[in-house]
Amino acid sequence: MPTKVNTLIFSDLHLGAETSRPSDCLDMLHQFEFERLILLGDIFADLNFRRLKKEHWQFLSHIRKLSNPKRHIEVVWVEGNHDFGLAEVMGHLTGVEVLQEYSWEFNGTRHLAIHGHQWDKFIANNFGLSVAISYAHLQIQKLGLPMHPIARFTDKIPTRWQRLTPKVATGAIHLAKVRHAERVFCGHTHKAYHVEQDGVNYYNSGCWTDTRATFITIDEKGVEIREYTGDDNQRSDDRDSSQERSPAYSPSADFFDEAELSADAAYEGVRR
Ligand SMILES: [Mn+2]
Repeated sequence: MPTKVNTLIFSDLHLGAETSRPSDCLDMLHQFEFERLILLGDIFADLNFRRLKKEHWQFLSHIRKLSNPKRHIEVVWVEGNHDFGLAEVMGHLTGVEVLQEYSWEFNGTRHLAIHGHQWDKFIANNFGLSVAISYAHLQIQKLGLPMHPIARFTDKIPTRWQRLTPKVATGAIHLAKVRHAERVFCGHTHKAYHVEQDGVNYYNSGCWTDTRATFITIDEKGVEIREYTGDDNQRSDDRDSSQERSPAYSPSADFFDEAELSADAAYEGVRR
């Protein structure tokens, strides 16, 4: 049986990047039952949809299914710096609400989620240069060898240069105080992390582009930073195997096959 939690948070999947692990992330999502799902930014690597492979589309298809109102799951996409502009488009396609920051109450505690690039001076002051580095990173990935050390290295350049972990934590804790939140959640640094300061608990959800893939769950017992291990024994129970066994794969058909496509509802009004 899937593990029941109230909220599940993950970030920095970087769909379209060679190092992205959408199949593992999808597997992880099947291991849990949740009432709230927060995609905490940088779910995409960039705006180039052509780089999305089968597994990447399957992941997006599942997110769209989860956001179906019939499932009663609150799915929220908090925009990251790589998601910039794209998140709104995907929000419409997947039916997921896109926000800059998201605040909610659970168990009498105010929670806040924000991607974290807002406290990355390198991104804030050198947006062009950061885009150039992302481009260089993708060119290096094209040379082949998906797990090439250089690709991993350029993936982490902003992190290595900036020592972002404490900066993002400090900024996020400050914002949490302004918003009267006791818990604040970020991504962006790619490094899972927890610190308590001035009565605020800060959590970083890490990433899904490295050998260590991490995510966060929240329930009555508290907040837990978890690492994906691939160990589960309910894999075959609730998995949509029809997609995986299909020999001829069509991303668009797979993505839009559901009757409850949110766009249909929007267009119905127009037809009338
Ligand atoms: Mn980021």
